[in-house]
Amino acid sequence: MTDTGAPLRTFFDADLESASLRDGFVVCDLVDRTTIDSLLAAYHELDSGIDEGYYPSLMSADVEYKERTHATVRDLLWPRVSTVIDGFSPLLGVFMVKHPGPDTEVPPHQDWIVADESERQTMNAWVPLVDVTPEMGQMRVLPGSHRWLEGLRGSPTFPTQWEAVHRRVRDELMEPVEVPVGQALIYDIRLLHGTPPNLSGETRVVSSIYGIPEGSSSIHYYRDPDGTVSGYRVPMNFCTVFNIGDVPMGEKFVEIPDYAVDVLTFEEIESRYLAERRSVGARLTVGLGRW
Ligand SMILES: O=C(O)CCC(=O)C(=O)O
Repeated sequence: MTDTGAPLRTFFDADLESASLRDGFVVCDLVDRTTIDSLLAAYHELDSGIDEGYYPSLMSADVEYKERTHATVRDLLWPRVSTVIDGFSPLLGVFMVKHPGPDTEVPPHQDWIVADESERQTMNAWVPLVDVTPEMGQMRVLPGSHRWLEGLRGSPTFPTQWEAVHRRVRDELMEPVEVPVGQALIYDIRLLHGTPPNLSGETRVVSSIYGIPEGSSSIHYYRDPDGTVSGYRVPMNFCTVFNIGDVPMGEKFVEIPDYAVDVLTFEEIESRYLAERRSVGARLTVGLGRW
């Protein structure tokens, strides 16, 4: 909240703001051809050391590669993103690469918490650098889920409200989102989202960048094998240097023994999703576009 008590706005544009509050994502114009070509040139020049399957550049073992990728994506993309959302700072720039192959699904998930979300959400801009056809691993989302899914998100694994029924949610409820080259999907990272495998013959290249509220510090939640969850304040470059499975470096600010969530049934998730869609008068797409 601001000093006046008004909620902080994310998008400069009022229509994008209301769509984002309602759905948890928008698709909007973002980049010109020159910027796309520069990002593609950087993608080809920077060597991740990975040449198969799906990988976000964070999965590379090469920290220098990850730092250079972050700096390049930030320098090329953030000047554009900051014309669309207001009051955010870039945290992490990456390439999301999906080589062809049946084992390249990114199952439904919500992204890790990377900054305090009690007053403002973290946003991610997902920016295709090549045409992403439905066969190539198009993004799919559960609209509105950012507002009613609960729980902490971090490493290495966390219980979630939806995990037990995620396949049905994926197949029966999640909606494909078309994002043409030049546009971006900008989403609240609490949104349930994922991508099917790349069943085309071509590599899908996307760049993306997180924006956290200006002035926020970077945080990470870690769940110990004994079930205790701890929150840490971590360095801003945490995501590029952290190895999943390790205990995070940084100052612990909270510890929750026996962390658990209220698990939802498929019917509960479906009824929340349908209630949202009906209440906004939006089209119902249940059962469409299965992956
Ligand atoms: O690029 C993809 O296929 C998935 C990306 C994603 O889910 C994410 O950035 O959290």
